Amino acid sequence: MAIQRTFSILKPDATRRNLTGAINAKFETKGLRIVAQKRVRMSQAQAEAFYSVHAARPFFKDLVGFMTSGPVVVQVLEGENAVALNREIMGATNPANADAGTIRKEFAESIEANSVHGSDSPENAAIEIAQFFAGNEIVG
Ligand code: IDP
Ligand code: MG
Repeated sequence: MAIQRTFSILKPDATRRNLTGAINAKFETKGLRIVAQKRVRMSQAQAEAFYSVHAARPFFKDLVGFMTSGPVVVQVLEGENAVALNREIMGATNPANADAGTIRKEFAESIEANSVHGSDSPENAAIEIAQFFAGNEIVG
């Protein structure tokens, strides 16, 4: 398996509770490197575009409201099999279903305020990274 990059967000529930370091320690301990990072406040347009695949879902409006409710940390993680490894470290979307030791099991507040985003495929990782980072902002 080759070295990959994936897109990660530390969501507003994580920044509000000062958990960015604790969460990133999980990624780094398991072999992912943070090769780009910035703290931003997403605009409504940015959040709607980012989650456009979910536009028809009943939770879409709430999700956009949540993602714009406070600062987030957007970042690029790099490593062997990074897309799947990141998802494994994050745990299931609903923290009630997440495995022990995962970020969402340990830190998530709810199915919506679940602390982290991670790309679900290498194709989407490339699209999502390009929504927030210029090529020269990623330093491997
Ligand atoms: P994922 O983040 O594990 O990939 P997705 O199904 O892509 O999960 O959903 C995107 C985000 O939308 C979730 O991380 C969560 O914040 C929110 N979400 C997903 N399902 C629900 C739901 O049933 N109710 C409220 N929010 C949800
Ligand atoms: Mg998803």
